Amino acid sequence: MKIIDSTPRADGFRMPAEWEPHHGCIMIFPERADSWQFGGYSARKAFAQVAEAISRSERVTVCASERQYENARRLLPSRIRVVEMSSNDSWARDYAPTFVTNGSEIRGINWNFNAWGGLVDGLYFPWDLDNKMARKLCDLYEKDMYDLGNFTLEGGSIHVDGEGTCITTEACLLSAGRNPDLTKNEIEHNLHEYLNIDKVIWLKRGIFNDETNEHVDNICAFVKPAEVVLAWTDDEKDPQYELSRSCLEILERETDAKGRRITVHKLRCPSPVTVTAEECEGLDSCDFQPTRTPGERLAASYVNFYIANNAVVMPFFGDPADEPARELLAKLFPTREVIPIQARDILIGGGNIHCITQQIPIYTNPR
Ligand code: KQY
Repeated sequence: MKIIDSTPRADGFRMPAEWEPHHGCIMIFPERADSWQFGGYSARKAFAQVAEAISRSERVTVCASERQYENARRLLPSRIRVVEMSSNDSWARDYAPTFVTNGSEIRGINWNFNAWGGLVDGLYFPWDLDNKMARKLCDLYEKDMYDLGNFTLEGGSIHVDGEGTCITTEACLLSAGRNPDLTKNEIEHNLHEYLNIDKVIWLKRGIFNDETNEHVDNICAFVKPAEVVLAWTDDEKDPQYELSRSCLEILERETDAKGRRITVHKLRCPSPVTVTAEECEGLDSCDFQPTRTPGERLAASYVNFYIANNAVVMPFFGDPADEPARELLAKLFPTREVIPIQARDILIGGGNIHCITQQIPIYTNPR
């Protein structure tokens, strides 16, 4: 693996949209006992279901620690590759490489990862093993890498349409724990150079109580160029209402990089999902603090889906809103099967299906 000194933009590489063809997908097997209740037993089953659903139409690689290797091999179908790799937790979206393509070759980007805010408001310490994963994965896939290790960014904090537009949230990218010495313009410049985009749409906020400082991948996602789904509630008393409303106002007045107006599909959230006392019992503490408290609201959103080659893998929460959400996604992705996965055991960790997956674009040239 070679580290490349220029930028994707200078070299004619861009981050493709998630619906463009994939070579495969990377996931990380869960085991951290302060993220996943009861030692991760039920989370591993849910991750395995996600991996299986994706592996029906693309190659899936699951990274597992030496301790979990056997469990991973036992729970995952043989068509899924399991490789031993150290990590601090299991959020492939955030610290597997962001891949860029020139149409035949792909390269990875390594951003700095500091557990969603470092010592300011990060979620665990240390995060050094997570932060090495992009490099190790570029090595594993024999892909050259752009190294932006002095810029903190998680993959879940950006969405692109593959045609020059990126959406993100100010709450996350301008948070004090990420790049406090950079201005908004400097942050935007890095997105332009490394994702090779021409326009950033800055939403202000994300999902209520989202501990990532409100990643965009939980509130808003492109479904095709100039078309997004937005997590929504009609309940004006719900704290989510103002957050979603402010996103809608921005999206309604914005155009994308090609000057198109944006069509917004409201994807209604489930009723508030809260963590139970029993689930809290099953979580180890972190730095002598409980990771969750009974009754705490989790950041449940149907927007956190993964677009695989032939499927959209989406979270279900056992809520009456599950089925309408599935129907909307089925309408928006008519050529893909929508595969729902009961995702409460993933949500308890603080994210969902999009957060635990990272796509690898298709490539034809070995390098
Ligand atoms: O991308 C994400 N949503 C990750 C959340 C991590 C939470 C750690 N408990």
